[in-house]
Amino acid sequence: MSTYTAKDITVLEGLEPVRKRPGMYIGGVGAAGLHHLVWEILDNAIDEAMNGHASQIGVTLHADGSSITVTDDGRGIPVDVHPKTRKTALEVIFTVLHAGGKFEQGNYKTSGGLHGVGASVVNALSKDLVATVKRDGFQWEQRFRQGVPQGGIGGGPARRTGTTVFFHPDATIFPRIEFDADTIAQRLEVASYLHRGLKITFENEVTRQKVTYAHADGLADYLRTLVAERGARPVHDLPFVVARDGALRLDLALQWTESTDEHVRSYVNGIPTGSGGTHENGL
Ligand code: TSJ
Repeated sequence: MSTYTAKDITVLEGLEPVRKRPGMYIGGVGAAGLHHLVWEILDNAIDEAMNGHASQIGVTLHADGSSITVTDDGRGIPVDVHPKTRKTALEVIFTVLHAGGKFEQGNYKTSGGLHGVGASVVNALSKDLVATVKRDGFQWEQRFRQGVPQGGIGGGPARRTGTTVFFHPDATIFPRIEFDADTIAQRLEVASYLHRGLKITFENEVTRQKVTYAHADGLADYLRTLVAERGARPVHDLPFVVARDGALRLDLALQWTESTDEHVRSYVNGIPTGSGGTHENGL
């Protein structure tokens, strides 16, 4: 803490509220809060896929069990320098709280991430974070410690495009920093059902296992596994499906079974809506 320079202080001040009261931003510093870090980063990659710019996401739980890498094959976080702040868009996303806030024009909560809002929170609560961007033929990288940039952005030539974020939660914030592989795997599997065509690979370096989640039939596949899990016998083979693309996207899958009870799961922009809403009422 005594090694911060004057330049770092603005960053520190910017992210200080997060380190002071992490619970306000991630709900708590227990297991749920710890995993929230993963969801914040992951949801940004999913957003890129939802918007049609990425088709593959990779998640790696590293051998230490407490660090994670999330990567996508999207456009890459912009790295152009903002004339007023003289910082790159990437640095702003990782160091300014609420950059691209929920209520700013053109921003909206999609898969559960908040267009980079979560990235600065994760950064503030990470011992180390490395962001790597490939775009326009270059690879750019910036490192952070407890949210503070360790130098500027640098890099070399690269093919393809995409964003990769490595982070290691700060043990001075979280009593336990080991991630639960099953919790992550389950989340990834649901995401692959909700986002038809998205391929998500989960590599667990602790157990040296690698799984890929991809469901070409999206919700219909999800429904089939839910029906099977509940032991309800279908009364018809194929689910009733409605898929609407365009400005307003809608996906619906229905299956009648011999069971007398009704079971509904709904999501809006990839977020579970456990208490229903107008979308369920409308149905
Ligand atoms: F959370 C995060 F910010 F750290 C993060 C963001 C983590 C990961 C794994 C991926 C991402 C991310 C962000 N993937 N893709 C994007 N895309 C953009 O930020 C992006 C790219 C291009 C343009 C553009 O207008 O050219 C705009 C945006 C917002």
